[in-house]
Amino acid sequence: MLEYLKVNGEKNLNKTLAEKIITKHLAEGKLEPCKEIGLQIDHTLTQDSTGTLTYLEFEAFGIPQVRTKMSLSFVDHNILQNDFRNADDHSYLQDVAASYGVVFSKPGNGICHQLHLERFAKPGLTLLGSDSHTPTAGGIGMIAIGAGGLDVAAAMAGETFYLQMPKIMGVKLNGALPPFVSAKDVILEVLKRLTVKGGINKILEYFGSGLETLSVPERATIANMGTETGATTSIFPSDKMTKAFLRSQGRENHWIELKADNHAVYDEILEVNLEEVEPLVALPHSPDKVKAVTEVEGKSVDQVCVGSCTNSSLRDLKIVAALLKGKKISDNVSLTISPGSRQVLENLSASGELVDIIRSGARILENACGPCIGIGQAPQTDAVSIRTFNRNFKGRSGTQSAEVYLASPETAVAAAIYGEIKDPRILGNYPKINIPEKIVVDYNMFIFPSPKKHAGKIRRGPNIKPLPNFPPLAQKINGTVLLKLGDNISTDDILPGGSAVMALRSNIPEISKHVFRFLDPNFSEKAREKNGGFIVGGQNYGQGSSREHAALAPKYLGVKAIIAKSFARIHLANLINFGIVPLTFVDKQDYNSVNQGDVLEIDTENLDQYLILKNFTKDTEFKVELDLSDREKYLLKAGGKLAAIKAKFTRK
Ligand code: MIC
Ligand code: SF4
Repeated sequence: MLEYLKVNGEKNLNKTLAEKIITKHLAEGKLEPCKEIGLQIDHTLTQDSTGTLTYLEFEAFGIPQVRTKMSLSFVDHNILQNDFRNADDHSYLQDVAASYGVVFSKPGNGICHQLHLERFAKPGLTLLGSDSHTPTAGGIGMIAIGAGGLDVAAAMAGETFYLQMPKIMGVKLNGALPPFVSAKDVILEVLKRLTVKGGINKILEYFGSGLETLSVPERATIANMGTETGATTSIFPSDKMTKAFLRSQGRENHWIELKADNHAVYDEILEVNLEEVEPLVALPHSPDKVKAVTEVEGKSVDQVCVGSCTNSSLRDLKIVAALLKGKKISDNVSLTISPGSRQVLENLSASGELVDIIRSGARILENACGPCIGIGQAPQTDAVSIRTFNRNFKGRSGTQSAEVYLASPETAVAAAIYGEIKDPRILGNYPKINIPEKIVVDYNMFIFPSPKKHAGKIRRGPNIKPLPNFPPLAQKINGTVLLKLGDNISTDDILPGGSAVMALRSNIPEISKHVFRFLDPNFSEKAREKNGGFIVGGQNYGQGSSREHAALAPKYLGVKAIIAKSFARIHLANLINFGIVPLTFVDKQDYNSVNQGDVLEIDTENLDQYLILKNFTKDTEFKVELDLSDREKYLLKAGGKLAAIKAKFTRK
């Protein structure tokens, strides 16, 4: 369907917006769904917890400067400085940015996606980011994709980014949202319908009259959490709302109009009538377990957290301030507020609205990810926590027994005031918020690279260890099934977040001790003892984050192949990049015939599409699929992408 009809040698005018931007950036391939394409990347972004590896990888290529229109390095995740380790990472990131021509955003400046949207995002460009919520910039009309650090490092080096051409799902929004229902409810409605795997290898392209009422920050909330459907990215047109946002940011000159052609053909269409959307909430422990707030009303709440890259914009915090004004939060609730950026905080402060938040009894945290990834504010045992965030996987808050619900800022405030889950419509009149025509803009915590002043020595703390090297793929891989898992295993399950583990992101030998820590506390010792082996998974293995550590650390422990029913997109690319063979069951029933402890063998000499897996324990064999492009097979054979790219740059 995406093949353009040619009329007199001319392409027809029925393109979706995503197709238009992809066509402009197409380096290789054709726009045929499920076929590999190569894209040129304009902007890259990294954040600190994936960034240290990304820059170590970039350094290994041995090229003098980044080759993008703009590359940015943000520090927003590991900002708790309990000892030297995170601070050392920050100084490494700052030095490496100065050396290679990367814009650096200092710790405390804000969350990467919010900052990029405010200050740098431009309609019509491509962005690749080493964070799975990079699609946030789709809210302004960019094709913005999350990827593993190595893919981002390669894009910084000017390399083409490869991905499967996604199907384009048109999401038609009609009408306008009722009071107390906001962008978060729209994406929760989409998640309810699509589930956490319904968006895999799709782009969600929004259109319809409903867009007229949604500002860029609201669109960004929706685009951000499209990630939770597994989508490659989400995109909105660039229209008068986009122009107004850029004007308020003092960047109206970056605006261009962008939209799909009138008769654009989508592969499928999802329709949402905004006036019918009601306040929604995602129940523990998955973002797609969506129910109406009214269905869970009355549940007592211990903690409420507002913030994260999903809901920390000026619009969101203004609503929170207006709803909290003159009110006091429940004695039994701890309410935390993490503004998305210093700009948000400064504007709230300039307008006096910050006082309304502070007076209600809220705890103001740093402008960073914070509790979203378990960096502080872990709730108490068995707590119920309502969060405006995008993920509620078990244990991600830092407390295994906590129950995390995801909701809009409006629903979060109602819970904070009443101490229980409440329909926010109880709060009375829906306040009309006022976003000034020109907001206060502040560049003080960005460091722009100077073309003249080449930075000196790069500081590397003792926790920053060299990247491990891996040999080419063996002709046969064999070993034990180290772990058998169910569906939707997230990268948080594979390698947890939280301040203790995340401080080890630059140290693969150390962080690998935490692989599968909460699913099998002895996993790393077992893997070492058995000299590596296999993992068996269900559907959507590796959903969630872009952290390549979830591939690299298991590889370091000797994991050779994952056999799953299906894979999440970014994790699949990360497995290939680090030389772990990603196999799928041809007959899903075969999943039932393999058990933990079984000894398996696969001949990997010719990486054909179908391979035979021998189970020596059961004395059986069955077919598994290796559905990869030739390029991906080459990377696997070479022992991963780093080895392959290094070889390319040293040849030049
Ligand atoms: C997340 O939300 O899970 C993270 C932490 O931002 C990750 C990146 C990481 O693990 O460092 C992501 O979304 O990619
Ligand atoms: Fe940070 Fe949370 Fe957004 Fe990840 S999802 S980038 S941890 S705020």
